[in-house]
Amino acid sequence: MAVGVFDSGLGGLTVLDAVAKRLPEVPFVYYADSSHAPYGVRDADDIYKLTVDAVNALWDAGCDLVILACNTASAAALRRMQEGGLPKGKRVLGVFVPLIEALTERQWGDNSPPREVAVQHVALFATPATVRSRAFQRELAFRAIGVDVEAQACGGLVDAIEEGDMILAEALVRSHVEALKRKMPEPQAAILGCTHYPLMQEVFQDALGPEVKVYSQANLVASSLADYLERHPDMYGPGKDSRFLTTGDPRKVSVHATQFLKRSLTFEAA
Ligand code: DGN
Repeated sequence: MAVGVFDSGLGGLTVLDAVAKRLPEVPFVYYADSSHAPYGVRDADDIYKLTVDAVNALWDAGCDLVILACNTASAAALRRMQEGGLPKGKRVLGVFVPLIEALTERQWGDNSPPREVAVQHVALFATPATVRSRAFQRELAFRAIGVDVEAQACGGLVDAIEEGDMILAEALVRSHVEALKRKMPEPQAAILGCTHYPLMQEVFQDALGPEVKVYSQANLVASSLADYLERHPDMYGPGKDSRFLTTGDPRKVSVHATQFLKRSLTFEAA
């Protein structure tokens, strides 16, 4: 039985790659809702409905466990789906809790009292929909007392990355970092809250400066999933190779995905 990995487009492949390296024995089904991407400019209800459709398709494809490898979908749909009740034996997990756990662990580690946080000023870079949802701040409020979060909606960045226009993507990262720094001149840590952004991590780091710790999701999600599957070994089983599905044109998506990850990938119609 495979584990389902969902994103609106190609960004979730950064998560899938890290997860597949960490868990080579687990088969995955990746589902890209390319015909409705990008989600980052849609309203929350629309993102919720599209996410439910995609998760249902992955459940129908035999995946009992589905990872929403998309912050925009996790922010708009994860709690709503979990609170609405899932079918028996089915699970959905999101991608931003592992990130927040890593951030708070760093603050609260070594038995330091919770209020003595190592990081006070945290910059969040994400899509306009994720920023609007304030889901990160909500989750942080549960766990990290007194952290000051300044969010920057990185309009246009997902499209530039998906189109492979790295010159535009780099210019956008630098201008979004400048805009953030006008609101928060000295961030101590930065969260890359979109699964597309690991591909621009070096540019974010360069624009932010070496003193800023940049948290990106792929490896953090991979370790959380490994822990989770150790505790829930019934959620997957040995099977065939991983498969890649898209609601878009499989030929075009395969070409884009191959450029995006710099290795050959073949998508099938969902
Ligand atoms: N990669 C998605 C995320 O992590 O939010 C964003 C994709 C999109 O459709 N904007």
